Amino acid sequence: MKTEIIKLLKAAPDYVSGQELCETFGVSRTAVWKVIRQLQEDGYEIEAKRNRGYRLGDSGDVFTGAELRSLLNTRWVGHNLVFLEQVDSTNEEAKRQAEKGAPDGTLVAAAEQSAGKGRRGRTWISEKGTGVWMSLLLRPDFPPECASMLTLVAAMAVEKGISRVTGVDGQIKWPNDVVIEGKKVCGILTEMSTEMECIHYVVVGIGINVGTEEFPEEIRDLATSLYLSTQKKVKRAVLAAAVAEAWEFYYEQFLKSGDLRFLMEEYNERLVNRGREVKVLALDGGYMGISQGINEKGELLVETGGMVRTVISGEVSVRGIYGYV
Ligand code: BTX
Repeated sequence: MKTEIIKLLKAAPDYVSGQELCETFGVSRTAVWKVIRQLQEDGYEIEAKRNRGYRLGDSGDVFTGAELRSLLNTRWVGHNLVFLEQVDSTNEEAKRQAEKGAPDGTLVAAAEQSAGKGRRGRTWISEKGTGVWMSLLLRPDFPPECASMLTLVAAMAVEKGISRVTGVDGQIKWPNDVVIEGKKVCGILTEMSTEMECIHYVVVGIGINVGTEEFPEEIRDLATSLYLSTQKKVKRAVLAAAVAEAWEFYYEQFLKSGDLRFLMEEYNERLVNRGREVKVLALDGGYMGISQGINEKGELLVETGGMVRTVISGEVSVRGIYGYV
């Protein structure tokens, strides 16, 4: 009922009478009032006027399950939505949900993560109210070796979501970051559980810095938020919904094609360092080369010493010659 009341208030040009709400939902005036109170506690500005009813003011940056639900315009992604005020990590929660049988397309989102994770045991700073911390749970039929491509699909979806909401184009730092002006605004962590040669489930975790005003010293030079880089106050729920929609759009094409052919051109246009010199850092030593873009499997092509080498995500990291990107 909460989501439905929000939708109704958003759609109404003026006051909605308490009577109308009671009749629409078949509940008492007290029940309606209780929901209105909860919504006000969530941060909505709702004006209540005698004899006229309720009117929604600017709802600010309310990031709750009901708000996200009211904005989601997807066919299946996020229809099972788990929203938490605080969680250790949305990826961990998505895995717990998976073990309990949650369906394909489940979306887990939180206002705060106490143990946000990056790759290889690194920490992802995810303070309360500053970003979109969310994970998609997927149960695909394709073989495990295809799963790494999902990180690239997610990066594309995030870039699309950001540009739709802010009007600012980001770039993608292969394979798992979205950057603006050379700084990381989003990180993606894909994890998978397999059984024999089959995928049991995949979790795609997306962390987008939205309203962060200041980062800790150690990452200040490499991290940014949408607020810091665009000066815009972005609503987290609006952004999360836009990314979920873009994800559904790209992922469905991926399921049809089985590779990234359909997205290569668009991805490569946004690829940071394309045509520029990069350093490929591998455990067994590294090399310098010119980044040429991704192929249909999502591998990065790097020209070095007269030949083109393919770089597989997860094994190496790639750096431009100037700093982080
Ligand atoms: P990564 O290993 O590429 O990046 C982690 C590194 O990025 C850290 O070591 C630090 O230097 C830097 N860093 C930490 N926090 C931030 C931040 N908020 N913004 C920019 N840079 C930062 C990238 O891993 C994958 C991150 C995925 C995060 C999402 S959030 C939802 C989901 N749940 C979860 O626990 N992880 C994912």
